[in-house]
Amino acid sequence: VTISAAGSAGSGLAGAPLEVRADSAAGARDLIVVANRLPIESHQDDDGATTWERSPGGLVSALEPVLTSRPSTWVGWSGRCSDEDDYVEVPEHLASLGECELHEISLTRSEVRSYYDGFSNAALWPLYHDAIVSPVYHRTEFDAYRTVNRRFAQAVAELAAPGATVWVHDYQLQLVPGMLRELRPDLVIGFFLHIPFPPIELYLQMPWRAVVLHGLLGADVVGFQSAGGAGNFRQLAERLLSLQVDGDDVLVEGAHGPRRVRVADFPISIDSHAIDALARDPRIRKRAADTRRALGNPEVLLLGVDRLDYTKGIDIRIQAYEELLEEGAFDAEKTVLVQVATPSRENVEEYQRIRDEVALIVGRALGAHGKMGTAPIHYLHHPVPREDLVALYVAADIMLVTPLRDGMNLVCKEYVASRINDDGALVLSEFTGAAAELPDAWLVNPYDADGMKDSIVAAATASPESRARRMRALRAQVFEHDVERWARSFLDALEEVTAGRPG
Ligand code: GDG
Repeated sequence: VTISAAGSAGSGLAGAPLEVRADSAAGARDLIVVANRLPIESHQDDDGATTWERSPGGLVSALEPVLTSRPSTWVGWSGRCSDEDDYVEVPEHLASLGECELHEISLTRSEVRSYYDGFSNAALWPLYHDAIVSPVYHRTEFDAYRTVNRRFAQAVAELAAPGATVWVHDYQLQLVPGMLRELRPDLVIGFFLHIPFPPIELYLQMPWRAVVLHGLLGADVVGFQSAGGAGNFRQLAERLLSLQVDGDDVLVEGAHGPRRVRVADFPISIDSHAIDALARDPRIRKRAADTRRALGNPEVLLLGVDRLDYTKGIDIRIQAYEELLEEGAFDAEKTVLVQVATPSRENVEEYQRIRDEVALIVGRALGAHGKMGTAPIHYLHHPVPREDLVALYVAADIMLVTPLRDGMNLVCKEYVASRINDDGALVLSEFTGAAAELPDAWLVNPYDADGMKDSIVAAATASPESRARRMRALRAQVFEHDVERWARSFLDALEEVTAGRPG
């Protein structure tokens, strides 16, 4: 496998006519997944040595087990800028993961600033999460978004076998389906959005709303985490572009008359059996017991695990916990909250703000409630190895998942999958996609501090029987609806919509 720095020339792609001869592409593949990030990323040690690790975040957690078991290609960026001193290409020996070959797209520092930190994470991310913070729109950043999307589309057009299936992922690449359909009308194209799709009233504020919508409608199937997101999208297509909606489908003008775009929800999940197996591993169980001991054998161990993002409600969760300590609902000497907050998007201003705010809240709670030798909060602002994470799930009595808005949230499903003895309790925000599937959690409105505190106490004091009853129901859901089923249902929908389509 050759990892090429596709498109590293960087300019001149926008608007340029492209000629692509897929049938001559060496090693052309039948299934191509396109995502902003590859599943691995490099780190540089203090002594300058490079190590490669799994990339953070939910998209990689979900897709990795699906793709490594299928002959496929994963097209994405490695997380390093091609014009910086520390840039290293993905080495040959890492150019495939199981059955999946990796194909790197290179991006320059300035492209990352404008396409990724800028339009993707300072405009689209907040807009799609109900504008929890204000989206910032810059024309030059949208231009970079378009240029980078075109680079991805061109690389895929060159790699894909005739009639191949291409599955494009997430908000960073919404123009790719439309560009790809122009370049390669023979392809079967799916798009899946991992984050919420906002109500039309919010979406319409985006200056390039029609361009983005046309980009998405280049796909044969546009998939969302929830029925609400799919409904919002259909409504938008009807209102903004006056397109006809027929059941789930939106009808668009195609090369051979009207073309159907299937718009539906496909709630994503996890590799439940893999987490269950880790949670049964004696080494992990020992690590969990050691962790509890190291924390002073608390009566109640609460846990939060998130990318450090303002959508995740980390601050309000810690504040609620502090109030519970203050009011004496929890004894600060017998209760511990472990919060893992993996650093994320640190170049974006709002992420620096939430990082500082969480540090302040943690420090304040520790100052007020810590004693010599005991700390009611342990705050880990660095990534934790996967096995340690599962050991924490195994160790925790109560899992706190309190986002203000979240497309799905995989952490809550991972916690459930790790509770092999049907014990533990999940406190889950209503504003996650997962809440629709997990009604047996203690569901909370994260904007209602008192209600959330009541639910945390209820979860902590529930009888073992009541916890076990809820946990059994949660586990049944998470094991029946795992990530393999999610992938299959999406790919089946693609096949159904495109069956019999004129070639
Ligand atoms: C997006 C959407 C949607 C976290 N810290 C560490 C670590 N993680 C892993 C977790 C989990 C994943 O990252 C986080 O997934 P989430 O789904 O909770 O959140 P996002 O990253 O925001 O994901 C989300 C998802 O895409 C999939 O569609 O559910 O709504 O926002 O797997 O375990 N893993 C390790 N160390 C850490 O410190 N090893």
